[in-house]
Amino acid sequence: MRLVVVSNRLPLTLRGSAEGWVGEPSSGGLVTALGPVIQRTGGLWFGWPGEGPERADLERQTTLDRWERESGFVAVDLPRALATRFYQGYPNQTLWPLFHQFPSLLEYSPRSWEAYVEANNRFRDAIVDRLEPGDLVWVHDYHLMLLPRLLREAVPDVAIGFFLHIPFPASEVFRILPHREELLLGVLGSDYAAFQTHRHLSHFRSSILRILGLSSSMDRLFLEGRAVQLEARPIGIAPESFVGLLEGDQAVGAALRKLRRRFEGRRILLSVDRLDYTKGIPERLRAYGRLLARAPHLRGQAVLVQIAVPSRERIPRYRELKAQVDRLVGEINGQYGTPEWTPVVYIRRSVSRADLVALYAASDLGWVTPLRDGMNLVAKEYVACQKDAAGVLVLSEFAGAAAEMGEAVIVNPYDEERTAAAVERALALPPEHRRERMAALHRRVARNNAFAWAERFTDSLRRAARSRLHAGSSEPARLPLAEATAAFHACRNGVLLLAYDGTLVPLAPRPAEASPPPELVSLLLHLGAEGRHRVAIVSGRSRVDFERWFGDVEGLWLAAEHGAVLRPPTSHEWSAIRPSPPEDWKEHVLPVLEHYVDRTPGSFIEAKEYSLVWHYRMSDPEFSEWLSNELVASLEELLAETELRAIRAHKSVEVKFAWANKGEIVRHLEAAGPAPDFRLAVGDDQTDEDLFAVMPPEAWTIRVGGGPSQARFQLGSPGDVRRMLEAMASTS
Ligand code: GDG
Repeated sequence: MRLVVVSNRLPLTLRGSAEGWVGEPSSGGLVTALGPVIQRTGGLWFGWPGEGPERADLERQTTLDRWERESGFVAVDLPRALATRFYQGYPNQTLWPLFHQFPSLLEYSPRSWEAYVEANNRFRDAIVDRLEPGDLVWVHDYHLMLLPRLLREAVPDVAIGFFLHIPFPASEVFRILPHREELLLGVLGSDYAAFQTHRHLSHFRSSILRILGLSSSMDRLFLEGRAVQLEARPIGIAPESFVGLLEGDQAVGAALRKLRRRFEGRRILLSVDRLDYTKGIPERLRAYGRLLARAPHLRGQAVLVQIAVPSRERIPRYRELKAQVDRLVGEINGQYGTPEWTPVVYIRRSVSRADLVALYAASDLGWVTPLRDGMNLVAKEYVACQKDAAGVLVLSEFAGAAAEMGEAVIVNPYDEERTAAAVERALALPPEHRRERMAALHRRVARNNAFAWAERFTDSLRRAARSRLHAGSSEPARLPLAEATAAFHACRNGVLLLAYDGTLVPLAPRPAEASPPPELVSLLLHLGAEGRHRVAIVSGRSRVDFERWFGDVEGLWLAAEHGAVLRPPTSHEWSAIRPSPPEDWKEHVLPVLEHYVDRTPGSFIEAKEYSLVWHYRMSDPEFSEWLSNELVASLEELLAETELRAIRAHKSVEVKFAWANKGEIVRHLEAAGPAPDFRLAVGDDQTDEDLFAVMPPEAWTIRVGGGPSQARFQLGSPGDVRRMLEAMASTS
């Protein structure tokens, strides 16, 4: 299978030079890990080449054609104006600050959104033209969040994976975003979406629940009849491209010797960042100032080498940051510097890979303290270059890397005083202690490398796409009525399990109004009349409702509260399928639901023996739907370690015991007579899926109304259900 990688930038940047057009290679871990897979599978890599065409330029086009032919690098050309509006607009002024939890820095304009949509569409067009059957498409990062859906719509069968390199913010922050729905739906166009950490994944899931109202399990969700697999899949580095240089490269050897001479007798503290406000550079400089203030013995001894690579310089906030960092460096050097010692060595440009590797190897402490970071590869690169060495890593708890690097000294970069104290302690750790921690980190960085990451990602993507193709559509087929009726007529002992509201009777605005018409009751009794067949109404209703409607009736099984209590056909006694649990849980849940009733005109609470339900069918549909997402999200947190679950049904949210489900009741009913040779289960909502799930494959399982379901068949409405039952009753 060919791998098709899509990222905002290509691994080559196009530059006009005296010798014509040339491609400058970039050397990130992504290229190192994915480049060989592209080569091996004859795959493609799509991205912007870095410079827009000013006018038609034959020579430029020839260069791009050659890239495609020789390396599989396909340039997605964006006209200059669009490229500027795109890159400096929505991704970097809206998504970047918001996803890193800096909502106050968010800038948004409808024009920047239009450019985002337009650029994503152009990527789609370039890709669709060149796709082949069986391709695995892997879309990278926040610039291209609409692309998975755009591709899905254009080529429904293609395998699409998405990886987010930056953090996914808490849903409270994410919901600030203009066009938040489009972004979520965009990503959900993929078969498989992965994030740097479990925390980012859980933020993504809670945004989906709050904003789209879609529930998900830990590793998947369903929409539009397909599954999307979800996972945390932290990126690694290609350690060899660092360690290899350290061991075999002469330039690195020379640089290392020079560094050791220059800083002899000193402790090198190293920071390497893009000059970005998320990286916490001013906070770090201030913490370093505090360190020098509190630890006079480090004056003249410690040196902070700060490399800051200029980035996004056209955006005003980045220019401000540059000025701020310049000022802070000046202040510290001015206050503490001596003719022999400069406290901060500030390098505001990119250094060569050889110099970087030498610095990593020579430093006593890696100071990696972003305010927020998807992963932070510098932390891993530093560790890779500290093979058998005694450096110590000081790492921000807000870097994705912190989730995997427990042996680092973890700090909160906003707390500058404590960060200074932690750095002081880290420098004072005994060498054996530092060596031990570093060895453990080193092993992990070597093992969870970029190659393993890429392989696991593509494996998961391949599996997700395969299971979608094999599952086919999850919409059940229309019920073949004649066949079902004939099967019923031919059986000896049938079991018929029927849901009530929405299945036997239409949904009524108020639950109390849904009483059964007399013809329905006689129809059901007729089906169960000879005592051969067990006919059961299995509902979430309370036994009080059932008593009111079926109190005098004999001949039907009644299962109330989703099967928590049961009444056999020959008796008026109800029995509970489990001993009654203590009722005090209601005291905790009721105030939460009451709060939602107060906020939602027309909504009300139904209190049953084993459950509490918030109904909102008579409320403003959009507002109440939106609040219901918030309610389910809060209840899930509240009930996390209890037996209780929050379940969404038609215009209601129900809190009930996990064990009180319709699947449980099947066992009781089957045990109450001879083994059945015909099974029918009909239902219309989520709670009925429990019923379908426990039925054997040959059972006649029927979902009323559209939508994906585990049932084999579907019927349109309660009217259709009635007609089916009449056909079954006609000659039985
Ligand atoms: C995004 C996410 C996530 C830096 N200065 C020099 C230099 N570098 C290289 C480093 C490292 C890379 O740049 C920076 O990577 P980071 O991971 O720190 O940060 P972002 O650029 O913000 O990347 C991030 C990453 O995607 C991957 O998923 O970890 O969280 O924000 O490789 O070595 N390289 C050279 N000279 C320099 O001066 N040669």
